[in-house]
Amino acid sequence: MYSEMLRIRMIEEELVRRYSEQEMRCPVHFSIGQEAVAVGVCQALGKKDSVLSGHRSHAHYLAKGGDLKRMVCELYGKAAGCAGGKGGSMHLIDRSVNFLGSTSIVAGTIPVAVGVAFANKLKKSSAVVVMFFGDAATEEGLFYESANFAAVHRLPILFVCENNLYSVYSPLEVRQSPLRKNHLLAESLGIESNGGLDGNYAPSIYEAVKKSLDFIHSEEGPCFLEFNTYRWLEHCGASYDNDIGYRTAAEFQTWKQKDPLENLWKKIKTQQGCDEFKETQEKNFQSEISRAINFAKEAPFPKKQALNEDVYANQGKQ
Ligand SMILES: Cc1ncc(C[n+]2csc(CCOP(=O)(O)OP(=O)(O)O)c2C)c(N)n1
Ligand SMILES: [Mg+2]
Repeated sequence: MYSEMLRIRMIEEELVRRYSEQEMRCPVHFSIGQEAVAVGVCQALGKKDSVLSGHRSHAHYLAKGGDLKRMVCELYGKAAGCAGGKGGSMHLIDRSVNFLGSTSIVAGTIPVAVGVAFANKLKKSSAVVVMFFGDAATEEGLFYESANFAAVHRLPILFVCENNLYSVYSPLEVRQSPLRKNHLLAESLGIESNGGLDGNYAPSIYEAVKKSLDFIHSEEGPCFLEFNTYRWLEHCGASYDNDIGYRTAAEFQTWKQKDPLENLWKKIKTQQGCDEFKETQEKNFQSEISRAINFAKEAPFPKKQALNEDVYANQGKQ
């Protein structure tokens, strides 16, 4: 889990450094600070289980095993990108590992994920669908309608809410009553739910997901888990924006101390061979990342005639 989080952190940090070169022309929503949820959840899944996500999806895509080169090409708008270079950071997909897609519309993929779970149930497949979304997605009608459908049909889906306290610059207090709890909303629809969970400690996230998967596999129906976490960078882009005043330096520091990567490292670093392991991993990841970036920079843009090609359908043929 540490290694996987380290890889994702290093990839995003490199993309942050490169973003100002203005060669990536799509908006980017980084997950730095939130890696534990992606990794804890995806490590509990099997390959045939599917994952869908939203605008902040790099970590989910990578943790599910999505191809790095094709992700970087997508951010650079290149034809070899996972969405043919036409979607950018918010439209990641890798059907070969059952990362079935992400889109920019808040909550927009939730009904798609429920549809996939419905199909799985009709096909009597044991595969589970995981739908990642932020706290703000629970405020959309699509969430209620889709979650209700999943509950009524007892679908094999796990809703994973990453509560990072904000929707762009709006904190929870101006969007939700202090009496509201997102997981209780899901529970009221008839979904097995748990909330207020630590979203910065990958091993406990993994355990919580395993329990949910057991529940889903015993055909008892859908589950909902809410993890508390925090994004470090601005909502959209590669900078820090703590100076603009929508969140305090003290709040940021409190969460920075809960760094999912550093804190897991503190727990494991006393084990024999850990330092060497970390060093080798860092070296390997750095060269993998450099290769992916160089490949993307050199790669061609999509041809004009590719404009109307269906990238999602084409991915299925690969
Ligand atoms: C339906 C819809 N409304 C508004 C937006 C603009 N928008 C993009 S991301 C975002 C915030 C989403 O917050 P949250 O779901 O908590 O995810 P986070 O960015 O915090 O990870 C908003 C309002 C959008 N993309 N789609
Ligand atoms: Mg949020």
